[in-house]
Amino acid sequence: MTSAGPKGFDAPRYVSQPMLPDLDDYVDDLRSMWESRTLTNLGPFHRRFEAALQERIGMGHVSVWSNGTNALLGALMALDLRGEVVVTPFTFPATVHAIAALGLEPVFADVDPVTMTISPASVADRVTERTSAIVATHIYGTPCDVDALDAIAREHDLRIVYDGAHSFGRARPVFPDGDAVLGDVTMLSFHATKLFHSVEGGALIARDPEVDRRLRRSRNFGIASEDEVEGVGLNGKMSELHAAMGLRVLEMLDGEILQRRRLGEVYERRLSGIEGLRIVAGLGPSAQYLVLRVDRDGAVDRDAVHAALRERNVVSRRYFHPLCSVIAPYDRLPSARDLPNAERAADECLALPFHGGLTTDDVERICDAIAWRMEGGTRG
Ligand code: T4K
Repeated sequence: MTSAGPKGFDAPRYVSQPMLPDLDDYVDDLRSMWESRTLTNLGPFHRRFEAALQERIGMGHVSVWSNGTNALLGALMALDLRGEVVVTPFTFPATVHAIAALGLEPVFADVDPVTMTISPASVADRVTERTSAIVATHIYGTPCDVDALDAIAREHDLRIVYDGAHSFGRARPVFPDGDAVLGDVTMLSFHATKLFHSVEGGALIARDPEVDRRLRRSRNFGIASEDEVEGVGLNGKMSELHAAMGLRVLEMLDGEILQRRRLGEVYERRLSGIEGLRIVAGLGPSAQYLVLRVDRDGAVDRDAVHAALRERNVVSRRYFHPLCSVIAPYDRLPSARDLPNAERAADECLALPFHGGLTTDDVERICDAIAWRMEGGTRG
């Protein structure tokens, strides 16, 4: 069957769009920076932002960073790792780059076929005497099997770092209760494309106060005091301009989550029941991404849906394709083969527009296009 299909949008509908505070409020913040001339190096906005996040997160020890990637680098540095680090291939490249950039060796483990988070059984299979840590991503905000990973880490004396770039937005950054949830350190990203943002930004949550102290040191060139540089460090500090934005956007977060819930209901009503696809993120506790999985063995695949949306000015994104194990820096690693669940996830997932700038009518029209394409429409 072919038909012209549903009409497209005149202006693009992006996968994400940042919240913006009232410009006059932000100008007030800028005015106060102009008066104090304090622009960075852990100034008053930075301190207030860190305190506000600590209060909202309500667990561990929170430090604010310049972005999620620097935060991850700082965490791996501060934990003083050696040798091999077991990591998920189904993640944004930053997760694996942080390991490789420090001269550590990434070793890929497969993911769980349903949650798409790293599979504890596969991790256990990859651990050797050279392994020093596990880096696991709470993909789309879906928590990893933290208890099973904790048990493996205890058995082999490994550190755990969670890439929680997608995990912030609820009262707690990740959802299960218990000691294992933070690992040794959990990273959050506050990039402009995230549910919550400070333009660029990130945070680390340390379980242990001594680890938190080392993280703060690594954020500031390893400097411990005016007379002492304690270890290797980087510049991971957040500027005052970013911290002020983060503080303002934090006030808007709950409203944004509510609007995303409304949009999620429309996606759920319109897309459930269509053969060959299901929504795998965005309807549960995390409102970070609204993600479809399109069965690659079905009549219509993910890339066909992606293309049909693009033709209509709808910018969906294939998060996370290509898989990190097939990109040039890592595709020759021995562990880069035989990752069937991760390969399927990278072939099937599609993040759809999901942000407070959309109306429910926009989502109805996006769903019209998806339904039309899944039912065999091919032109238009
Ligand atoms: N670990 C994981 C699991 C991650 O997902 C990420 C980042 C990291 C680590 C690293 O954290 P950071 O160092 O970034 O804090 C985006 C983001 O750049 C990246 O932060 C994010 N993950 C990744 C999943 O997505 P792109 O290449 O998709 O961004 P872009 O520019 O195509 O933006 C997507 C859409 O958002 C655009 O179509 C339009 C809209 N947009 C974007 C920007 C930047 C706006 O409306 N305004 C904007 O300012 O990577």
